[in-house]
Amino acid sequence: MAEKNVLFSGMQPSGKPTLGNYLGAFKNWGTLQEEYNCIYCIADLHAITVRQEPSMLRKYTKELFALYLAAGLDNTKNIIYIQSNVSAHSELAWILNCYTYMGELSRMTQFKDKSQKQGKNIPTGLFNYPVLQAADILLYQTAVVPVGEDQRQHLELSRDIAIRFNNIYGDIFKIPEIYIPKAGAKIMGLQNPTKKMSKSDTDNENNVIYLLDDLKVIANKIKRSVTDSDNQIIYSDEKPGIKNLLNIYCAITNKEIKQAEKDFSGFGYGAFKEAVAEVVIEEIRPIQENFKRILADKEFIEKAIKDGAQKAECIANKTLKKVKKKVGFI
Ligand code: AQP
Repeated sequence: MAEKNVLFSGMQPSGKPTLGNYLGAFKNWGTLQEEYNCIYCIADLHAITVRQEPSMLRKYTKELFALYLAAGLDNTKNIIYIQSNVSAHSELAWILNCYTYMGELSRMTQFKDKSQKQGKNIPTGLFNYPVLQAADILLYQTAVVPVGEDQRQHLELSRDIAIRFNNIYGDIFKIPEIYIPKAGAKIMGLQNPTKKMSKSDTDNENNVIYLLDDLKVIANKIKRSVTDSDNQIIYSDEKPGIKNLLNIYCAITNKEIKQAEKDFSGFGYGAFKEAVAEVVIEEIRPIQENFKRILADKEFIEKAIKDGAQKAECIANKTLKKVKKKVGFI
């Protein structure tokens, strides 16, 4: 790879990827692949922090790999790999666990949210997975991490852990910068627009647009999305449903919110929803077509997965070796 800064990001194969995952994450990754040496991970170690059915985990992992490629990520220019194929992630995570405080992890809002759904027996993996996330990022001497707003707190923790480690042992880790896209940073549910759209939210299918949903189903979900009754297309916290649809529309069209408000002035909600559905569908259609083609080529996928793991391992092991030496391992 040429001497460019490293960009790292990843996604969990913990369900069917959503429009939120796409707009908050991998739509933006594609635009950054010329500027950075990009490393994209399929975070299956993270996915098992909540119970996964093994055959579904395998299916979602492979599908997410194909979806990255279908959405325009180039595995000849970037490294795309499956996290559990590179054992350095688990090893560094253990070491960094010993440099992270319970208090820090207890403050993570994602832990508070996700642990509520687990009943009495909350897996410790759910508690300390931000440490694994720090290991993911720091192994590659990452300069920049593009994520949605929901991940900001975890990334701030990754920086704190890296700074703490460096203060003890010298400049081992590059301190990563957080990159949050302007539009699409937080896509909310269609039925509950005060809560983010999530792939593990399987209670109400109409709340979530899945990237691999039938296109007609997507149009219907948008048509049925919750709004309010004053029939005005205005971007306001008091109108979370309309705000969310405007965010989706602008994230896809790259229009400014103010411009979209002007364009839709005088529109009723029905016509507005139709316009949003149209841009969503035209964005997703080619991705679905590419996805089907790529996934059908089993040999290509197998080889791409293997190549990605080898390239990632090579970089990750260099950092891990330095860390082990510094902490005193023989
Ligand atoms: N609703 C969202 N809006 C914008 N960005 C989002 N991301 C997730 N949801 C939204 C971004 O997608 C990337 C991958 O996230 P992840 O799979 O590692 O975990 P997550 O953030 O917990 O995503 P989900 O969909 O909510 O998964 P589950 O339900 O399994 O927890 C990240 O960059 C994230 O910001």
